[in-house]
Amino acid sequence: MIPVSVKFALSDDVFEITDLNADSVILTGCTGDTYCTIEKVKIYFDCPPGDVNCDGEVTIADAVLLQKWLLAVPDTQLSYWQNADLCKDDKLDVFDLCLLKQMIIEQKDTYTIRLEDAGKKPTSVAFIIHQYLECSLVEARDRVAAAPVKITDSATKAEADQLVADLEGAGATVTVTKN
Ligand SMILES: [Ca+2]
Ligand SMILES: [Ca+2]
Repeated sequence: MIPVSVKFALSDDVFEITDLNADSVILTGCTGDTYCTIEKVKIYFDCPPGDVNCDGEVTIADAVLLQKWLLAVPDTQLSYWQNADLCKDDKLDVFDLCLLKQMIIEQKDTYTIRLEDAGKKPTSVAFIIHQYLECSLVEARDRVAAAPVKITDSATKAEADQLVADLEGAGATVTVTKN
């Protein structure tokens, strides 16, 4: 569980607490320590929309948790359901799950694609790199000429897979690692 911010209803002061199970929290930073009950404050989870399990990232685990909750699987709890309300209508349903899955698929990751060997037709490989990375053709040729070389780009997994398939189709040998 990542830390949460707590905001008083009548003030803009923000305090951080880490123990949500406590009946009351000690807010430091005031003049003396101030006690208050959890009910009197508004709690903001510092995790991004779609992060259903509040671990700081949006992954397939969040979709699995939301799906279980929608199917009413026993012992499934959402610590901050608002984070799953991606189709913003103050309720959770299959539309939120669809948007969450879409979000996970479209997530941008950075992959390193290492060109081990440009193959027998390095010009085709240069052309493919130029198309994908939108660099100048000269730059693409330089990269191919310098093989083995790392091509790092932000892409979805599907885009990275397609780039690799195209490079291999053009006779290149490549390896891919997720950064
Ligand atoms: Ca998560
Ligand atoms: Ca919703």
